[in-house]
Amino acid sequence: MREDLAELQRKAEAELNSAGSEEELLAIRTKYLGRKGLLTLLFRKIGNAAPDERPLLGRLSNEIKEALSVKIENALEKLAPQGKYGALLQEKIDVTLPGRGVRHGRIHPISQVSQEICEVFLRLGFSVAKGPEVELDYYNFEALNIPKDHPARDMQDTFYVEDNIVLRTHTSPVQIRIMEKQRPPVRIVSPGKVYRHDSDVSHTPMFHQIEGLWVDKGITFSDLKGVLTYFLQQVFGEDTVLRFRPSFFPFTEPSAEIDIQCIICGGTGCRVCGQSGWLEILGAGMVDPEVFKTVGYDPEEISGFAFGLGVERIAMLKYSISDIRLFYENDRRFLEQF
Ligand code: FA5
Repeated sequence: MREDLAELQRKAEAELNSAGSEEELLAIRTKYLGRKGLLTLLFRKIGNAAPDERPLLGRLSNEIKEALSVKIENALEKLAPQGKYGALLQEKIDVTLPGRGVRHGRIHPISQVSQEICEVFLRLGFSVAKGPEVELDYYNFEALNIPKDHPARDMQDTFYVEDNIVLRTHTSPVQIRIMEKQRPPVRIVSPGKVYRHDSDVSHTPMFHQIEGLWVDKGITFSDLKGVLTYFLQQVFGEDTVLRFRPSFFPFTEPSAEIDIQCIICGGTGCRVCGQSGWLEILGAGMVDPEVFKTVGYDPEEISGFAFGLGVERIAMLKYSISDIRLFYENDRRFLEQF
């Protein structure tokens, strides 16, 4: 029996030495060490040997089993990372390691502020309308009373896609698209991205605006003042002091820019408000009769007001942020504060 064991070890080792693939090694393991393997069968026969020989034979077969197992494992590891066994070895998972926490995403501060602004207008009976970011020159300029070669085009540095197609420079084209489709009354806000060739601490090439439009019979400038005062006091607080300044936009007449008293210095003058005590917050005005004619409305019959605001500007003031570019650097330490 001892010779049988020694012979089996010799054969197994010879086969192992010439095995060159993972499949061959695994087959040798099954052939000798498997449940019906040759060594297992010999092991079972030890019971038939003389009683004084049994312990020695038992120890010997265990030693052979151990030696063959180690050789097979080593040979398999050497073949790694080729083959399935190697892949399994490399994929070992340490189940004792502590788990990794799941990080929650959050709504970007600009989206939060944009939603907050829209909600104020929804409470006043406005609904939300959307328009395309890649826009026809016609809607972005011409229908808004800004003909080709008009100097007012210089107010907005435009990215042209083709001669007649632009990245919209403001959300005002949505006014035209809505009025073309719908008869008065119209009461919408339109949030979205706009693009201008512009970049510094208070300007980015892509930013967000919200356009507002209320058209009906008998809408007056005092409606404009009432709605915008309510809106700004909802966003910046009941005590916010406003100033309506005459201004110019080709698509509104009369036009105004609205300032709030500087929320940093309370109106005494500081670096943020350029020592003026006031911060410009939005542009607005009564819709120009020319714009009504373009969309087929009768300016003798109806009137309305429009306004446009920069969401980043409002978010900067609300959270005292001094550089607009922080919103778009994707620094989680900044974004997680909101
Ligand atoms: C307009 O875009 C007009 N369409 C607004 C309007 C609508 C007036 C309806 C009348 C009736 P303006 O170019 O001023 O206006 O831009 C509006 C706001 O966008 C500015 O007050 C400012 O807050 C913001 N803004 C302008 N350029 C940038 C920029 N590059 N980056 C960030 N915000 C900007």
